[in-house]
Amino acid sequence: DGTQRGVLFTKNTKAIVWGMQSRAVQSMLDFDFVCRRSEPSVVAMVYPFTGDHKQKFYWGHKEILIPVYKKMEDAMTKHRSADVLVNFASLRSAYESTLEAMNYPQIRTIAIIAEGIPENLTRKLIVQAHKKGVSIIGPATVGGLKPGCFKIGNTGGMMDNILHSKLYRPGSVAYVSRSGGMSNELNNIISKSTNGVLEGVAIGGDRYPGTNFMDHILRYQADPEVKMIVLLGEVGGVEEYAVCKALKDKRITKPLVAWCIGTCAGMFTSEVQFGHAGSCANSDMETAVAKNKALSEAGAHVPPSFDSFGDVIAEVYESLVESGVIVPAPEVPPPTVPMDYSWARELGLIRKPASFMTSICDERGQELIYAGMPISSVLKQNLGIGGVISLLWFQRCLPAYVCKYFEMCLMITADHGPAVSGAHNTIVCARAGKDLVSSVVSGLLTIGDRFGGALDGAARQFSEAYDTGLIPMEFVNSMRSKGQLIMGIGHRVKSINNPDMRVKIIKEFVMEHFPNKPLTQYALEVEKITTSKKPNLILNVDGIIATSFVDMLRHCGSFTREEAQEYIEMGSINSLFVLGRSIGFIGHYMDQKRLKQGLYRHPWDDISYILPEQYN
Ligand code: Q5B
Repeated sequence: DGTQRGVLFTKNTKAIVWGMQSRAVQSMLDFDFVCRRSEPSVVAMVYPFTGDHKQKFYWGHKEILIPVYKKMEDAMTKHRSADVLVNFASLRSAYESTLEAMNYPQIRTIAIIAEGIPENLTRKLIVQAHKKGVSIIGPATVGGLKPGCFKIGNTGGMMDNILHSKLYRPGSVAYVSRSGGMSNELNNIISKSTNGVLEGVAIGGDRYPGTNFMDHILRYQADPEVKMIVLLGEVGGVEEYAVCKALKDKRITKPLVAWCIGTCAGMFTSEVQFGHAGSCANSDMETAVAKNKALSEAGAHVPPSFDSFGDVIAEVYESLVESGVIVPAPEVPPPTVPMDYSWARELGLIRKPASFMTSICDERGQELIYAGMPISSVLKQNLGIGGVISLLWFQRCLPAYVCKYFEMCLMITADHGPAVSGAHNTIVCARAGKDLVSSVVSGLLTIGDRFGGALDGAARQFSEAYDTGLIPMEFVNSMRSKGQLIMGIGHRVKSINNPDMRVKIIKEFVMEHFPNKPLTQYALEVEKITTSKKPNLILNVDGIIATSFVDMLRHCGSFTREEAQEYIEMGSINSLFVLGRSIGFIGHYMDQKRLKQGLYRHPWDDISYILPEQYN
């Protein structure tokens, strides 16, 4: 039998991992490190869905790079010392990748993790493995481990489990089980009742495992370091009878403690299929009860129930210690393996001041939360864009009239034609072949004191004048004597003779719905003075939104005076124009693309060239 090789893993074993299983690879490297291996066991990964690259992993405290190859051939030729393939391929691709791996004579052991591989394909793999002398562990398994030497993938669980079961150093007990999950329980039981595990393999739960109980038990029988063997079988199949035969004809002479799980199947009136594909008794012989009886009769140490499995293992172990077969080695504490930051945090072992703080949105849970309100409630309560603004900008639900006011401001500022600075820039940019974001941003970047960005200045100037008790005339005069323009006053095309309907709409809404609007009224008084000087010096769209915004902050009842002032000072008042006009800029971008407009070049006749006199 070509699969019955003696030693599968040593402290120098090198493996190639098929699949982008970074967590499993890190867990293998952590195991290597805690076992004091001099080098990591994983030398390469194969992943056909990305190009060749390197992945970062930890080796103790250090960071190392492990190459990832698109082609298995490259991994094999560049890492000829690797003799194990840990195959994480899915049930759909595990057959091909395992078959391919067997073309490389360097590969001596293959662990197939996938569950659900069609049985006919597994059987073909087994035939091929026998021909090539390859040991297959699996399919449908977590794998196996050899303390101090090597661990397949996620076997053994997390580091605390590995430390708890002392899997970082060899013991004297080798086990073979079907179940990968139960192998963890075996690690625990054996570490409690003996000097620990020397090697453990879970052959997997399929009806046709790549290697069977006997393959591994005979390896253990041949290995002088193995002093006793533990077998954890289960209902279904007849593998355990081969073990009985080997016990009887003395091919197995080392003490063997055995138990087949699934004895409860007899309590059911019908046939029971347990979790594994192979764990179903097709005849009386395949029941756990019958197999336990046969094993006991063949000379295995079989407990009366699984509850006392550990006790029987302990008894056998103690007798081996008494007779001097096992001499327990003094315990040497393992090196410390740094815990992953995220895991340590989850366990509450560490804390660190966050570099980032946020108080408006939390996307980590099942549902997105805007300032304490789940997004489903935002929709259920019909809060609209105004409501979302009040939550995300001000962290609170503002009164309905305020939400409506926000929405109106967005609507009336959404666009003001292609001629205004921002839209013009967006159009020129779109016609230069730029993308949406670039074109929109180029428009947004023109928003400033003169165009659309006068809201912040207006809010500051008007509120300061009002708060310091200047009457409107004094304010206008003081600004003139300082040589400063009044922000929010004046328009290129609108005037008292050509009034701006947008200003009228906001003004009327504010007058009707705002409980208090002293600054808006103040601004309207200022407008009376400025328009008496020049008809275009109206309270413009920036001015009406800015002053009413301040009235809202100060008098809607949702902010303290200090909070309202903070919003004025932080430069938040331009927000409504910026957001509103983004809608228009996006429209202009789409319009230009739709109209297939070519590159814009400004006509010469519209440029006055006033260069200095030409000199030679
Ligand atoms: N004078 C808006 O100016 C404009 C004065 C003033 C005292 C003032 C100008 C201005 C303040 C900033 C502001 C927002 C540049 C405007 C917007 C969005 C838009 C745009 C759209 C849209 C217009 C002529 C005379 C001079 C000046 C005096 C002018 N403004 N005095 N305070 N604020 N305003 N920006 O027409 O004695 O002759 O030297 O800077 O609020 O951007 O639709 O286009 O939705 O997209 O070019 O509505 O008012 O006037 O600068 O030639 O001045 O008036 O000192 O006096 P104009 P200028 P003098 S809304």
